[in-house]
Amino acid sequence: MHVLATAGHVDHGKSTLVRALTGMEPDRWAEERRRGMTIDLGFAWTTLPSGRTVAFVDVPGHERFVPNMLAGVGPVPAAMIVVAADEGWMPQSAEHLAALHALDVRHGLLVVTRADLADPGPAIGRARTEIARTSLGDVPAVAVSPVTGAGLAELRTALDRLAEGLPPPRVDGPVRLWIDRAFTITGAGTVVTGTLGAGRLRAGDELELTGGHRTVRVRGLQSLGTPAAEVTAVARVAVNVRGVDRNAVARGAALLTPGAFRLTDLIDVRVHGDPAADLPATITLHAGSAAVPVRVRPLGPDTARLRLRQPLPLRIGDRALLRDPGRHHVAGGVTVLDVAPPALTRRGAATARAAELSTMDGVPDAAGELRRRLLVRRDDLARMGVAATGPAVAGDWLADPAHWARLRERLTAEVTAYARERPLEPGAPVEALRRRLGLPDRALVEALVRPPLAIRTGRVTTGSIGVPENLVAAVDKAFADLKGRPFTAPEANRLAELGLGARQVGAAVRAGLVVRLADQVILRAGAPERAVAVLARLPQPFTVSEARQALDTSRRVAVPLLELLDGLGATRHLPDDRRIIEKPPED
Ligand SMILES: Nc1nc2c(ncn2[C@@H]2O[C@H](COP(=O)(O)OP(=O)(O)OP(=O)(O)O)[C@@H](O)[C@H]2O)c(=O)[nH]1
Ligand SMILES: [Mg+2]
Repeated sequence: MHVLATAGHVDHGKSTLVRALTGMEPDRWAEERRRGMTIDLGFAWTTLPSGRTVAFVDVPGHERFVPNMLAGVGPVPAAMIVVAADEGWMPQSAEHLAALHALDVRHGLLVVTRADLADPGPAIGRARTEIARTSLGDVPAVAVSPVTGAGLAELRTALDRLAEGLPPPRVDGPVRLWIDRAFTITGAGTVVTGTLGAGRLRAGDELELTGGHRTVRVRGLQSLGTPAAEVTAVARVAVNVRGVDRNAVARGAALLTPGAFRLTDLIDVRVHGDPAADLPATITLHAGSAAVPVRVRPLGPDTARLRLRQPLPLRIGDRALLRDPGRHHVAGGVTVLDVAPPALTRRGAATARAAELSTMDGVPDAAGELRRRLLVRRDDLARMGVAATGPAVAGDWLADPAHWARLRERLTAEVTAYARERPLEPGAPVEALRRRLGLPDRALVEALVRPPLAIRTGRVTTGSIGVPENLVAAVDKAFADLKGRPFTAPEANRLAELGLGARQVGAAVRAGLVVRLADQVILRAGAPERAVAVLARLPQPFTVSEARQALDTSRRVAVPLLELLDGLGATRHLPDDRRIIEKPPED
């Protein structure tokens, strides 16, 4: 199926033409038929001579209903521009064309109708000139009169040729169905309709409904009035959704493939049209079938930041338009450059951002996103519309290679600094390093660790390169008999028995397994810190003997341990040989 939107000034014969082509009534409302004027979108379809099906979204031409017109054309990439032979080019001919151009619609057809009332030549000439200046370029033109039937056969042939030239849709991509109507059918519940531009829908699918982040299930589908188990883009589709109150859904909402889009209320855009500086401070953004007021902050000559009053499921590269409803003025199209832009709080940030945006074009660019974001989850990028295929550094985290290399250097520096600040600890906790490096996930710290750095029990240590298994086992054995007595050192002969000579003990110290108090006097790493906590509970000051008893250890350990603590500034040695705790223990 192909979908075309009509466009053109009020009363120029759009609905009459659609009726003549399809035999269907696009003006659905009694009020429309009474007033002879389209107010809201109408839908009709027909089969072309080739057998192709074409569906029309018939739009209103009256200036008051331009927002309805935009909701209809937003998701439709091809247009049938209708001009009355007897009236010629008129204000909404121009405004509709400006809207199509702003949305970068590239496929279309000019139909000069009411050809029984006047020579269609002048209208064709003027309209083609106007259209040639836009994204539509040179379009074929057909003169018709639904009243006499003249030109309708040629028009059908021209529609076939247009349909043939339309780019094929992405049918494997995610679904973003912009809703243009929502209503209730007795017995079936809520039904929404829209133009499916990409992807496929199946009965039973789960989808996300914007507006409340709700998951809804597709109960049934119809396309062109016929029930279908599956509908593939491009198509007009009616979706019966389970579990949604009619009042909870309206035009401008969208049904989305779950997890495939992010709702954003802050975007950076390129503006095609008026200079960014000339945009009013508030204006309406039309995207898909949605219309949302936005606050504009110009950044560069043709770039701006838009703050949306309601979030929309937008992606990098999306095309939308800005219209000033007060002035009936399409200010221009926008290309979405960023849907998760950085805050502009630092001085000079806006200028720097403008320079950055000037290099962006809305074509999803994974390497560029990594360079700008430094670290980002693959899923988050996909939700922005950027498919990144490179390897993750940890989990689903992707990193800019240069940034990752810098982080690795900073990690080494932080681990070294931590060891200097807290020599009693067996390495820096992963969580502390995560905070110091400002990283969002501990898995990133772990992934940064490379020899000679190593991770042991949640801490990153320096110099534990190649700690042999048997050294770890020997150290474990040396302390095995001393469970519950953390301040007792293994006897020297026990160390000798286990093959822990001076060299092996040195390696165990470097690996962060033990701390050395004196020659062949070692404690488990972390024991000195725990000692400070015990000593802090003693009446101050305290003697060596009181410390020894409190720690349940020997003088062989207590004396060098206290000296170590003195050296670290944890305790202070008083002239009367007693000590006080200098620094309260940290947790
Ligand atoms: N003589 C003649 N009258 C026509 C022709 N096409 C449309 N009309 C008349 O023009 C008037 C407007 O036609 P519509 O089809 O409602 O125009 P429209 O463009 O859909 O108008 P809006 O939807 O309100 O923008 C109606 O009275 C039609 O009968 C034609 O080819 N010849
Ligand atoms: Mg009409």
